[in-house]
Amino acid sequence: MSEEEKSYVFKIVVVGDGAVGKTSLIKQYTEGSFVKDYIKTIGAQFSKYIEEIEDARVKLFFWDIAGQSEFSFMRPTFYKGARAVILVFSLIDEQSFNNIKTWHEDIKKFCGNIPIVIFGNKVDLVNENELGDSKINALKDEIGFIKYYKTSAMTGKNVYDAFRCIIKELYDSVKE
Ligand code: G3D
Ligand code: MG
Repeated sequence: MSEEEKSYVFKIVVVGDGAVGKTSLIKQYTEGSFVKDYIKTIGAQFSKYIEEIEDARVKLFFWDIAGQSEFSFMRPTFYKGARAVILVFSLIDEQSFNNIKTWHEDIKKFCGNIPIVIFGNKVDLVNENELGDSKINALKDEIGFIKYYKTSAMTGKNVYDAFRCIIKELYDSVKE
């Protein structure tokens, strides 16, 4: 008789302003093996992906909003049951950085204290040598995110590591 593999299911929400790259990041990470669906009623889409960690099967549901309109109305449904958050801003869109705080207020309100990883996306479009982390570090006390990654959904830079970080964090919190 073979021992049954351990399995876990996690819902991870991907939030951030429009056009920062949320959908592209999920696609880059799950490319090749994802099932995508669109929940019309709440304007969100989710992608299912299975990751193997150690000897466990981790089933992941990534949720991201398809448009920003009427988001306030569906917020409770969108966040319901989320175990972790990927908060994305664009390194070429300062407003999307400034809105991190607003997204964080939402997360606190609907999810309480769950792990957050911040992605500064579109790193392929900036000169990394001129990019300081001081502004992000200044948010650390306020938001208490686990880690910050500079990603590119276009080139794939850091995408695997960044997703893997939040998944590993979740896995470590539940594994027996
Ligand atoms: P959203 O889901 O957060 O709204 P999308 O964002 O994933 O739809 O991406 C918005 C636009 O930014 C897309 O371009 C997409 O190709 C581009 N994009 C996303 N991530 C990156 C990245 O890391 N680097 C670069 N250079 N572009 C990126 P279009 O032209 O389709 O609107
Ligand atoms: Mg999108």
